Amino acid sequence: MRTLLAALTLTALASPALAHFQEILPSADVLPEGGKVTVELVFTHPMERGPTMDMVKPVRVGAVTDKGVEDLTAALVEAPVDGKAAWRFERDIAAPGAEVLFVEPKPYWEPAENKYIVHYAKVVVDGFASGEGWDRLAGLPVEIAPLVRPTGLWTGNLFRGVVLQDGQPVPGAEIEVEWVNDGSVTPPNEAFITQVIKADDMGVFSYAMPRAGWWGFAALVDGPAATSPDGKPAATELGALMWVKATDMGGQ
Ligand SMILES: [Cu+2]
Repeated sequence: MRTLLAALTLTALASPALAHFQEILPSADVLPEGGKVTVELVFTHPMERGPTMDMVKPVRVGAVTDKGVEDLTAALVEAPVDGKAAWRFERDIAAPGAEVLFVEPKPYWEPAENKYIVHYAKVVVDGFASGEGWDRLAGLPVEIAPLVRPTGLWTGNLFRGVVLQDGQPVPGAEIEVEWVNDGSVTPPNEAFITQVIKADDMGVFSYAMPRAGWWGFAALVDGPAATSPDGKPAATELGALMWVKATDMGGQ
């Protein structure tokens, strides 16, 4: 009985509640002719294809271009997923150059972990396949600085980045990695759902993407102490998320 209880407790602790990911997924990573890109914002568990969490309207969405940071919050449209609040915006990329699209969500209260979760998430969309401007930072409190151009990547490529907090590298930062499952992969067990990496002494991490599709890199760091909705001491998890697409060689 004690063993069973322990197993149940472990199951509860290891539940999918541990790997929330704030998605910001564009309809393409490269727009060879420029034009419109649709960007979907969902707070979910990508490898397990849910459950989706309610995402209240973000504090801010924006684009970083050669002209600086442009606020796109007014373009947000509600677009529910699985009955949960989620968001979408359209962006017209009229000039050559990469745009770093980002979201600053409202803190999400997770009672199972007694903490608020704030996942600052970003993705790069390259207009006219320019190859320019992909390493501009959005200036988020926590952010992944890519060391590899994050657009036009093949399946199997190594993605590398630096985890930054307040602009400084975070040695030993922990990075969770998930693939946006299209339903074609069933993880053999829980260990395969979320891949885990530790950054080195310079905050640098790398990961070889084994399958085509969108990959989410979530560097998680401790944020400020907080107070739970019922007035008790609680923690804050800050996430620096970056989404990167891998494309299979041949066959397109
Ligand atoms: Cu979760």
